[in-house]
Amino acid sequence: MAHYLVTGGAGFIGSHLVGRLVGQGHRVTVLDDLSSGRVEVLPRGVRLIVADTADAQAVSEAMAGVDGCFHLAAIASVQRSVEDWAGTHRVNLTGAITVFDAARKNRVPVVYASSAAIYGNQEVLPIAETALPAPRTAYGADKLGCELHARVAGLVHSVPSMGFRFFNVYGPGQDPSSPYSGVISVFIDRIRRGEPIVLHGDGYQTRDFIYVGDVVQHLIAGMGQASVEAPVLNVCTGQATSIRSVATLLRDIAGSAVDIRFAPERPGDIRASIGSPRRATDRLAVRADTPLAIGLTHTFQAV
Ligand code: NAD
Ligand code: UD2
Repeated sequence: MAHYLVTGGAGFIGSHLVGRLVGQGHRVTVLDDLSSGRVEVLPRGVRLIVADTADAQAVSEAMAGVDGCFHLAAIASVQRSVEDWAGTHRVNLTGAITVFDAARKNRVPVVYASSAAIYGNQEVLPIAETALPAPRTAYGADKLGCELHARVAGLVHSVPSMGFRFFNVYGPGQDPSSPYSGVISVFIDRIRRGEPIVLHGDGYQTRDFIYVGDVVQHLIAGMGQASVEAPVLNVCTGQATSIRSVATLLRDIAGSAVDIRFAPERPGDIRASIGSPRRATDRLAVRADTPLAIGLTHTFQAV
């Protein structure tokens, strides 16, 4: 049994990770400012520290005595980083550096969330980790910054880490309520209310949607493989799905005929995002094997 710190543990991906760790018998401390996370999702017995990841003292105290840190706290919305550039930077990069710095003092390995947003628009698909990063938004730039600082943490301060470039994660518990929420949670919410689904742009932009349970498997396997070389791995399925197809699949699952409408393309929106899962599969011996139709059905039924 180990003791883990999970930043952002009250959020969507974090709460699934915390549930799995507790189920495996581990002790878990969560550090979360509850800006988008909720206390109710935390299992009994989990210690919650309500604090900001940019608060060096709080993070260092939370990290004392833990065996590993999963750093997931962030403002996870690309669109919000367009609107609040400096504000999201403080959380998404300063918060991560604060976590690496505390890990240095406490000698703790860090598994952290990067993002497919670091790739921007790539010509060669599916995207492998060797592709040249080309972020199009502050969110993507800050996630790339996290990877660079993870490298510094390893090279200069001997902090072992593993970074995960999550593609588009979906599953039960994803909050649909903000205008920045993940597309699948938004579409499910619209269908439930009998309201039209809105496609930004022509709807033919593609994403590599990965089920949250598969993401948790990667995170846990990654903790055992963190190293001072600061490796980064894609977390994806290798399958591309257009936003239009997601809309029609969800309408079919729900037996709904809500309208599909169109709105302008979002600034900085990525056209095609499909990752290669090869390196993660080779290195961690895990595979994202939940088919989209099954994952969407679980997600729809859980709402
Ligand atoms: P989420 O918003 O559900 O969870 C983020 C959590 O971090 C929330 O509980 C929130 O309260 C907390 N938080 C935010 N700012 C904080 C701060 N300053 N201090 C402490 N806690 C803070 O988002 P999620 O979808 O679970 O994302 C988890 C991680 O995965 C993030 O780092 C995100 O950037 C990354 N990611 C998510 C996706 C996706 O598709 N959901 C894709 C790529 C990367
Ligand atoms: C997601 C993640 C982000 C990041 C990135 C990786 C969320 C909320 N964001 O950004 O954290 O890591 O992936 O590349 O999960 N759309 C519509 N209608 C809607 C909502 C969205 O058409 O009502 C479109 C949107 O314009 C985009 C696509 O759906 O083309 C996906 O949007 P998103 O906000 O779910 O996620 P994305 O890819 O911008």
